[in-house]
Amino acid sequence: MSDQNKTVYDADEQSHDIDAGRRAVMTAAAGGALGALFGLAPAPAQAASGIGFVGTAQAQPAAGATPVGAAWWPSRWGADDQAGASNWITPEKVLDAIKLVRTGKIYEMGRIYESSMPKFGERAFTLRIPGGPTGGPLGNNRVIWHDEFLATEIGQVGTQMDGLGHIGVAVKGEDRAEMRFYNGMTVADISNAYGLKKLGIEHVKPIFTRGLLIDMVAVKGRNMNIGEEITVADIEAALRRQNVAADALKPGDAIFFNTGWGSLWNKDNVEFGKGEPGVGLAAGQWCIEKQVCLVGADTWAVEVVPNPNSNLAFPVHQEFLTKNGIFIHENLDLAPLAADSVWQFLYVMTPIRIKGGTGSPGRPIAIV
Ligand code: UVW
Repeated sequence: MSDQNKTVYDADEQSHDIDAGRRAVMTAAAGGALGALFGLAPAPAQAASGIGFVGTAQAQPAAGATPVGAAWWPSRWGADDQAGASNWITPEKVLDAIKLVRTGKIYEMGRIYESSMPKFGERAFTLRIPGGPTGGPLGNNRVIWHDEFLATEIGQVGTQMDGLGHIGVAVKGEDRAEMRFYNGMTVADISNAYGLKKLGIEHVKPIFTRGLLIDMVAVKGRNMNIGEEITVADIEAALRRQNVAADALKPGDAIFFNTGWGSLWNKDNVEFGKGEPGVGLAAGQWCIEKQVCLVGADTWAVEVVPNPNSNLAFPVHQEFLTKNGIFIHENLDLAPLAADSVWQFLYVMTPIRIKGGTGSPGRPIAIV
């Protein structure tokens, strides 16, 4: 963690406000269900005001500072960039990544989308086939067909790649002009009921790069537990075990954490959603320094939940998406790769170009 971030994350006068924000988000997102799971009760002011960070006792950051450290914009790819770390995927990167394909074997990294899958808060996934069949018969050949109607938070259910318009920071209380996202873009710049005006998932380039699996289950000799943080020492131990030098990671690579939490998927959804093991701020900083383009895991948030610092809510999301343009790939199935000791592979994920979408479903694959 940078000194600047450490100062902010440790600051006492911020902590109550961040905690209040977390309660508000949890309460609003899940009608109280998630807040209850985390043992958090809404403060009266929040209960009255609904979603939003309650600003009454809000400590304002010093000039140039934000609740998550120094101002993070403009991005390394320019003040107008909307593609974030997918900019690392150059033709040279593609040619380098393809060298990892030796056998042609393809591993599915994603889950099947179905209504029974675990979902965050009150998110929905409702598929209907209108009619049986939907249309026809037509013509002398008597053609018939089926369509489907899908009602869902399409970029935020199941195996999902979070885009840059998904997560931001309320820099000054409830001031919407200071609710900022990647590249410092504000809610006013990007928000729109019919799809984000900027930072929509359609701006992200196809991801075709080297994937590296960190098998935490092998390091620990067991599945990880709720609230258990993946540390830098854990990553280094995994790399040593897997015979991969830490400096083998190159800008634009993607890194994936197999925690074992995914074994609960569609088996014990209540337990799966209560929290999870995952990346903490220090390991997150390690990934940022390696200049990865994406971090994924077999969990619903990739980062440790609850955070060991109980004053923080989803801080690694902000470090990756908001501050560094690094994508997050959630709810992956990494067990087959781990079972075959596949540590490095070609990772392919082409986010669906939903105009103004906050994320993308998809069928990510690993090829060796
Ligand atoms: C939130 O949206 C808070 O989390 P996630 O990106 O894990 O769905």
